[in-house]
Amino acid sequence: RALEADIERGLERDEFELYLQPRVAARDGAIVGYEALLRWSHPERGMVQPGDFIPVAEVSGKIIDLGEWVLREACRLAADFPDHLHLSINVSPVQFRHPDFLKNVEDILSASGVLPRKLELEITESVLIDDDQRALVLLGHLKSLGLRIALDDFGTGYSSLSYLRRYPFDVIKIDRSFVSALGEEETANAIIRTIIDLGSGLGMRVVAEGVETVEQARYLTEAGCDELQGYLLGRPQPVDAAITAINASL
Ligand code: G
Ligand code: G
Ligand code: MN
Ligand code: NA
Repeated sequence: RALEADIERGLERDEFELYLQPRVAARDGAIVGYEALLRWSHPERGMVQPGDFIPVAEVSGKIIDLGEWVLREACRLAADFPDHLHLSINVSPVQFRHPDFLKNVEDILSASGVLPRKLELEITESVLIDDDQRALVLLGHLKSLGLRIALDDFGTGYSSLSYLRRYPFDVIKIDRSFVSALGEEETANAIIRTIIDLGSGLGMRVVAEGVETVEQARYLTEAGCDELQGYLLGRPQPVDAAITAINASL
């Protein structure tokens, strides 16, 4: 059976699940929020990772329904979060480009009653490439709803700098390829310092992804990075485990 046909059935049968990975303040290690990462508990294939089904869902268009499910589920979870924690969700370029995206977001937000500032949308540079003007207007609308916008995988695109100048991001997430090269490639250290200074200078929060070692965390913190995310700080975990940790910390 094709994975594509299974996605619809999976949605009907409630086989999708969000895992939550913590994001912490570099300064004191306090959890400031979580990133929602989609998982699929497939009846025959077992746990399917997003890298295996998101591309299929994007080509087939099923990502629209799937993305709406993610948004609804994330709003439901974030509504129960304490006010100081946010939840980030990944938005596919296909979803972002869909004409009904803004309306869907508005509808789902208002139906859930969640405080919009508790939600952050992560987009990648690829959504900005083809229709500059539409993306700019759309981001403005999303921000006016109170949502925060993060630029994910920063540094991997073609014109990262011009995007920062043009679009109103609240957060930039340094791609993990730079973090993993820290200490191994001289250039990675210089690039990371430059990204942090640039983001801070523009008033954005700078988050490092894929932090796996104490040395990386120390370097990033010393360089002025605001927040850290990665296996060192916590792996993506089922919702129940994250909620238990949140309640224990209150
Ligand atoms: O969780 P993992 O590291 O396997 O995620 C792999 C990729 O899938 C990442 O690029 C991540 O951004 C993407 N991804 C995870 N969850 C979602 C989701 O809910 N929606 C979209 N569009 N992408 C997701
Ligand atoms: O594209 P995006 O940044 O949304 O991708 C997030 C992906 O990175 C998820 O699949 C998540 O499981 C993965 N991830 C999170 N922390 C780490 C880490 O410390 N190391 C590695 N290799 N992957 C990570
Ligand atoms: Mn992400
Ligand atoms: Na990323």
